[in-house]
Amino acid sequence: MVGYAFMGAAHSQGWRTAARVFDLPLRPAMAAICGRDPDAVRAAADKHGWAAAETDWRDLIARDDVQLVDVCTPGDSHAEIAIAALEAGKHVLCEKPLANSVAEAEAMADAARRARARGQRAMVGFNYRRTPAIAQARRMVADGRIGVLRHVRVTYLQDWIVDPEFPLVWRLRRELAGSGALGDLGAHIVDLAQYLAGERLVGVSALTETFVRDRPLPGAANSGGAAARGAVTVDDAALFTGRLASGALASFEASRFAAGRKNSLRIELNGDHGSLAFDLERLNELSFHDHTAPAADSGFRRILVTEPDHPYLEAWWPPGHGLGYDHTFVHQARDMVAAIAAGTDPEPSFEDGLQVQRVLAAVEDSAEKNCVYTPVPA
Ligand code: SOE
Repeated sequence: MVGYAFMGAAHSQGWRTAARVFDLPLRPAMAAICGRDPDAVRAAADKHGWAAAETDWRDLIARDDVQLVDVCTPGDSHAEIAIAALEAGKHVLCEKPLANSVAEAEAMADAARRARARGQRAMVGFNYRRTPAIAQARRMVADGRIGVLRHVRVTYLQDWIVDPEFPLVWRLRRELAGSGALGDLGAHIVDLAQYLAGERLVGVSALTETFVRDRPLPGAANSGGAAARGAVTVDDAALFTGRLASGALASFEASRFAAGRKNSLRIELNGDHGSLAFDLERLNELSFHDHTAPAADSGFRRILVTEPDHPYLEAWWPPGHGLGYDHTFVHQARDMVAAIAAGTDPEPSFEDGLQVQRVLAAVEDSAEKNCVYTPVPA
């Protein structure tokens, strides 16, 4: 693994737990973790259960005991590390968004295509697909339970930078993060909308905004006088509408300025036979309305997604004992290992990650042109 902050910890949890819960054909061994600060990466290795620590990702990739590289760094290094790992013969899991630009994502998808011919696997870490209720919703849409899709409505809201004095961390700098709420939160909801719908966006129309345009530099002295400030170079919020290939309409809102919303991800799909709704704050539940039932006894009902027949739940706790955020990373590790063992392509692929990147670029393009409807290239 390269990187050991929030996502490094979350992915470590996945690798550590997957083979202890699921019956896997291969057992992941946590060989080595890499980060630039020798003391911090050693501490991370001990804390998260990695056997060794490296300070240069090139050394990590060169190790014979490493067969898979998990990229959990900020977006500016995804392309370089993932491509080098694929070229060195490793399987790759890369955190979302796949890259910081379409050009980088294209190079990554090309590298994954070449590696595939050599039997290597590459996957992008859109972990929310692995929430059992989301996977169950996908099943129900595919089984025709909501009929012909008309609407997808998605919001992903956080509030961690509402305070204008919150420092200028890497996620607020374009050269490191690529974009702001759009790439961080918008990438998740674009992927989820397309995954659940089973089809892709063909065009978008967008508005983005940066509400606080400069912030204190991290660690800048603030004794009495004003701390040195730097420019915020990404969006704080992105709102966009989109058209799916079938003609269904989608709406998206990604914001880091929704005071009181910590990690609120809500999705609703409406079809001519019914609707499905999901709220990450109640992630063991799915709301389903069957519009074909007699009107007198229909309406939204709650499906408690904790049955052994529900996706991923055959190996967990008895019905009614729910799962949480971290389990999505366990399921992600399970699916990656299962695909490697079976010699099949894990999803979402780098190609899927590239397509999400194209949607994000179309959103930025549309926002720049003041909300002109912009086609997404195929
Ligand atoms: C930060 O906004 C963040 O950690 C995202 O980067 C993750 O992908 C999301 O799962 C939680 O929020």
